[in-house]
Amino acid sequence: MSKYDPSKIEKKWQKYWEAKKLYRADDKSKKEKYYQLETFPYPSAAGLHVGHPKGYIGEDIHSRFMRMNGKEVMYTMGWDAFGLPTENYAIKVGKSPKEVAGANIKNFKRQVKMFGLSYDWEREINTSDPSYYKWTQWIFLKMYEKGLAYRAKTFVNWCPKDKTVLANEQAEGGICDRCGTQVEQKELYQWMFKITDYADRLIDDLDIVDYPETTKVAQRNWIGRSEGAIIQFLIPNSKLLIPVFTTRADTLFGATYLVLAPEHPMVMKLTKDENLNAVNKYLEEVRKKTEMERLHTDKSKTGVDTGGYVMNPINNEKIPVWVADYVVGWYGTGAVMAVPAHDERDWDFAKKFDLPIKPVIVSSIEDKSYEEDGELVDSGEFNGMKSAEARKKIVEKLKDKKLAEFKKNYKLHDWVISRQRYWGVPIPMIHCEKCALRDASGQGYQPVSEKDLPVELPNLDEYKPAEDGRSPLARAKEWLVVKCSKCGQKAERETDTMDTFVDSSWYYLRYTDSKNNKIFASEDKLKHWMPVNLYIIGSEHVILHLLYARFIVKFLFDQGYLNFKEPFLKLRHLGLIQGTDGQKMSKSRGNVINPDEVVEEYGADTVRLYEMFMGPFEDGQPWDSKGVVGTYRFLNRVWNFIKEPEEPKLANKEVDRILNKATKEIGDDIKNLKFNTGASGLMKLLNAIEDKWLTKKQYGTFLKLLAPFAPHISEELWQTVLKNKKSIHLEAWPQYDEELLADELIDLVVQINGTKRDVLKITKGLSEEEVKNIVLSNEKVKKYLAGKEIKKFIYIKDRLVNVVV
Ligand code: ANZ
Ligand code: ZN
Repeated sequence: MSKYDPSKIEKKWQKYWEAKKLYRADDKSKKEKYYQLETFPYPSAAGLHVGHPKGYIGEDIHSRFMRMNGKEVMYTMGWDAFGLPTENYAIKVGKSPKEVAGANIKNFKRQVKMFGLSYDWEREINTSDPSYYKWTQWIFLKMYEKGLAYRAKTFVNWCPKDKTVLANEQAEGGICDRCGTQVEQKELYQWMFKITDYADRLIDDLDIVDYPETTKVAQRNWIGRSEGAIIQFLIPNSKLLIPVFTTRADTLFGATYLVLAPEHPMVMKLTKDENLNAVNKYLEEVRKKTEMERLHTDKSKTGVDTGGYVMNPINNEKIPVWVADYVVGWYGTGAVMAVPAHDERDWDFAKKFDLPIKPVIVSSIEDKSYEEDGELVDSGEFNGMKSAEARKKIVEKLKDKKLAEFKKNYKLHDWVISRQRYWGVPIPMIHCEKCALRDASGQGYQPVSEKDLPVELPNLDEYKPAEDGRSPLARAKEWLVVKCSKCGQKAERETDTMDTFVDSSWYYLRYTDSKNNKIFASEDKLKHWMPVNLYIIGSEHVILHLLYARFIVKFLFDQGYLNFKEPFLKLRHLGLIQGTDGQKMSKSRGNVINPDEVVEEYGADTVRLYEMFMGPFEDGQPWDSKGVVGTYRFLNRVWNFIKEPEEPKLANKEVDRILNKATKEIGDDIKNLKFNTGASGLMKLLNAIEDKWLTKKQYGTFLKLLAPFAPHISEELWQTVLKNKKSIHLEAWPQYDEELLADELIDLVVQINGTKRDVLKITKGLSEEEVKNIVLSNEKVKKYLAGKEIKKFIYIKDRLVNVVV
C-alpha cells in the first residue's frame, strides 16, 4: 500500500465535501436543529497562528459528532472585520483599510479552510460589508427611537496617539493596549447605549443559562449591583444638600468627614478662598489619571481639603469636606460619607491626613478598619442594634424628613459606542444647525431615515486621524453634506463610527439568514435556529462581548423581533495555546508558530489531533513539536492498519467488545468537550486492536470514531480502502451495546480437595478476597463444605479455586 501523504488527500476531500455541500445547514430540515457558534475572528494582517484554530477544531469535532448523531447542525464562519488595528496597519502601509481588510480575510479564509472545518460557507458574513452594517445601523436607529441611544458628555480614556476613545480594558494601567501610549482622560460628546436600563435583567437572567459559574460571577461583578441608601448631608447656612450613596447606613454616626469626587459639581462651591489654589492644583493632577489607576486600592491615597463643612443629618455634627480621587464621579452620587473606623480606603486616607477615626461597630481590632457587620455603639438611640436592622431603621428615620431613601446602585456604565475613527460603521445620524436652534436639547441631531440605510463609508485620500481628534470622515466633504431628515435644510452627517463591539453583538443572529436584505434576519429563521445551543469563547470575551450580546438580544426581544431573551443556552471556554516557551504567542515575543508550515509538513489531520491531544480544552498548553510528530506517527499507523479484509469471516468478539467500549467513551468525551481524553482514547483503541484481525464493519467503526478528529484520513480510508460509496461524514455514530459494556466474565473452576465440583461465571480480575467470598457463599459449594473445616484456600487468578478441607 502507498505511503500516508496528507498533501495528496486533504485538498482532494475538501473539494469533494464542498462540491457535495456536505455541511450545508438546511433551514427546512426535519431533523432537530443544533446551532453551534464560535467567536468569529478579527482578520489581522499577521494571519493565523497555530493557537487560533484550537477552538475551531474543537467546535468542528463537536459539530461532526452532532451531525453523526442525527442533528441538523449549523456551524459557520464570518469576519469581524472593522477595527483599529486594520486601520492603523493600512495607514502604515499606505493602503485603504478596505483593501487591507479584504486581503486579510482572503488569507484567513485560506488558512481556515486548510483545516477541513465543516462550515456552511454559504452563511459567511463580513461586518464591514454594507449588506451587514446596514443592519448594525438599523439597530442603532431602533435604539435611538426608544431613547436608548443618546449623546452626552462623558469622561473617556483617550489615546493621544491613536486619537480615539478606549474602553477601560483597552487602557489597563493607563496605557493604550494598541500602541503603548499613556492614556489621558478627556471629556467629549459621545453616542451611548443605555445598557444600564437592562442591568437587573442582565443579572437575573443568568439563572436561565448554562454558563460556567466563574463567567456568571464575572458578569454579575461587572454589572455590580449593590443595595444601599442615599443620605443627604446638609451645607450649613444654606438650603443645599450633598447626597451620598452608602451600603453602610449603620455606620452613619461614625462619619468623620465627607469626600467629593474631583468631578463633583459642588467642589468649587464648598472650597474656601484660601484652599482654592491647592484644590485647583489637585484637580489638574487627577485629570491625568485613568479610572483604573484611581481605583487601585493599594495605591497611596491622595486628596485635598476644601475648607468647607457639611452636617451629618442624624446628629447635626459638623464634618469637613475633602476632595479625593478614590471617589469616582460617575458612581453613586459622586460623594461619600467617610467612616475610617469601618472602611479600609477611608482608614488609609484618615491616617494619611490625620482625620478623626470614630468606631461605631463593636470590634476588638485597633490598628485597621473593622469592616464586618456587628453591634452598634456610640450611635445614640441605635446603640445595641445589629447592623442589618440599623441600616433599615436609620434610613427610615431620616426618610420622613426627606433626608434619606433606599437605593440600588450599579457599577455598570452606559456603553460608549462612539469612535472618532474611519474604519467602522458610520453612525446614522445627521446634525442640523437649524433644528438645533429649535430643539430643547440644543443638539439638533436627526436620525437618518430607515429607507436611506446603509450610510456607506466613503473612500478617502487620507485615513490618518485629524489633529483635532475628529474622525477622518470629517474630510469626506461630499459625503458629509446631506439634507436634514427633519427640515430638509443642508446639514452634516455624524462623523463618529461605532465601537466594533456593536458589530459583534448581533452577528450570530445574522448567520441564521445572512443574505436577507429586508430585515436583519427573518422571524422564521430566527425562530428555527436561535438560541445558540453551544457557544465556545475565549476567556477574554467573558465580560464585554457577552454582556453586549445579551443586552442587544433583550432589546430586540422587547421590540418584538425575537422570541427568546438569552442568545446563548450553553457557554464554554477554551484555553490558549502558548509558544514553546510557555508564553502567550505574539509577534513581539517571536514565538509565533505559523500553521501553514506545520500543515504542509504533517497535514491538517495531524495538527487537529495534536491540538486536541495537548491537554484539557479549557486550559492553555505550550506548543511542542515532538508532540506533533507523535500524532503524525499515530496517523501513519492508522494508515497501515486499515485494510480491505477478505470476507466473509466471523467477527472477533473481543474486537467487538473493545470497539463497543471505545464508542461509548469517545462519544462521551466529545459530548463533554473532553477532546484530549477522546484523542488519547483513539490511541489506546488502536493499541488494543492493531494486531488483531477485523471485519470490514469493525474497521469502519474504528474510522467513524476517528472521523470527527481527523476527517480527511478517515474519509480517504473509508472510501478508497474500504470501498464505501458515500462520505463517512454522512454516517451515523456507531451504536453501542450497554450490556457489552459490563466487565468481562471468566469461567472459574471450583475444586474441593482437588475434585472439580462446579464452574462459576465471575468478573475477570477480582482479588482472592473477593473470589473467596463468592465461592464460599455459593449454595452448591456450601453443601459440599457443610460441617467441615476449611484448611486451605488455593486461588489461581481468573482460573481456578481449590478448597482443601
Ligand atoms: C459609608 C461606608 C462605611 C461605606 C463603611 C462602606 C463601609 P459598593 O458595594 O461597591 O456599592 N462609595 C459610594 N460611592 C462611591 C464612589 N462614587 N466612589 C467610591 N466609593 C464610593 O460600595 C458602596 C460603598 O462605596 C459606599 O458605602 C461608599 O462607602 C463607597 F464602613 O459609605 B460606604
Ligand atoms: Zn433640520
